[in-house]
Amino acid sequence: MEVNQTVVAQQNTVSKNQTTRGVKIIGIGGAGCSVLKKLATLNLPGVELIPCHTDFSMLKGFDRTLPLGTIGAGSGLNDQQVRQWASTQKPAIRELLDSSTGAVILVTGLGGGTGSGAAPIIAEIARQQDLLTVACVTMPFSSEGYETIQAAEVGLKHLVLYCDSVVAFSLDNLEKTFADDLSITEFYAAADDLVLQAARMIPDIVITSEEINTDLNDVRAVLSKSGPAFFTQVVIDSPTRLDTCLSQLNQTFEGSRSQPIRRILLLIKSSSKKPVTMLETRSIVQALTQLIGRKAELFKIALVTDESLEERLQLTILTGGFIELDELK
Ligand SMILES: Nc1nc2c(ncn2[C@@H]2O[C@H](COP(=O)(O)OP(=O)(O)OP(=O)(O)O)[C@@H](O)[C@H]2O)c(=O)[nH]1
Ligand SMILES: [Mg+2]
Repeated sequence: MEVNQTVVAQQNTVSKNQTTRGVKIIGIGGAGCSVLKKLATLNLPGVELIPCHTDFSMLKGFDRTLPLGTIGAGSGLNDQQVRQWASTQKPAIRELLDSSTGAVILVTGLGGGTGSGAAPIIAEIARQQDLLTVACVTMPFSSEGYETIQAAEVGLKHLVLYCDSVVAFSLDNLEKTFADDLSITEFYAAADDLVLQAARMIPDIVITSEEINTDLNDVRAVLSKSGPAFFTQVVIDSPTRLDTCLSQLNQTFEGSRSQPIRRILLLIKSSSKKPVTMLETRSIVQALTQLIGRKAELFKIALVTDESLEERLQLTILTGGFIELDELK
């Protein structure tokens, strides 16, 4: 009996590895490349990191890169120029997003020339290649001026058109939630960390999750053409972690009750020192269903072991496919 169980476990591992195509995370422009540099320190398995920039000094240290233009000194906030440069690179982009690719995650700070100009073109090619495509972006401060905001909004509009799911963090909103005494460097570093957590969610699920076998097709079913998404992460470090977790979910989603959604992707991480229990999982799923998921068509849960969490519990939630209010009538 024991022997059979071992064999089954091994077969599961083998089949998961064989069917998992890699995830490519493309960091575009200055903000995108700085998130990529942080991701590089994590050595995520099955993930290729590809920087794309008009400033060639930001491309160092990666195996494959996507330089845009010939000058290599940035775009000077010129998204039109970048669009042209990226268009001439379409064959190279297609090659990067070849059949070994399972999913593409685009990471950028919208508002500058490079990210706003190039990200939609890469997303369009990913869509043509029929890849699961998710964008994790920041939107500029409203104080950054009309041109920057305009470039970001046009970029975002195109990303929503071509990507399956788009997580956009507003820097104005982050400013309200982060501590007031951060320096601007610390603020951007904290924003980068949040974008990083959003960017690693898909590879964490499709490559690492073993306990509930959640594969690329499951994630694809949940995120496919789900549009603008809302990203939440809570990390609970307390002896009464379930109660704390439920009250945090209540606080986060209380105001969203009136805006139910179609798609929910939930990643629960814990360590083998204090693995998530059946009761915790059931209670979290029930709470989320009550708060936002009463009309959910798809609600997918993935469990991942992350030894660095020790006794903590980490929940990462991506919700999309928002239901229009008039659809509820
Ligand atoms: N995460 C992060 N965002 C930044 C930083 N500096 C500026 N931003 C934000 O990101 C937006 C885009 O800036 P960049 O990433 O430099 O723009 P880019 O895509 O490189 O484009 P160009 O520099 O114009 O070629 C800005 O409008 C800011 O909102 C930073 O150091 N880190
Ligand atoms: Mg820049």
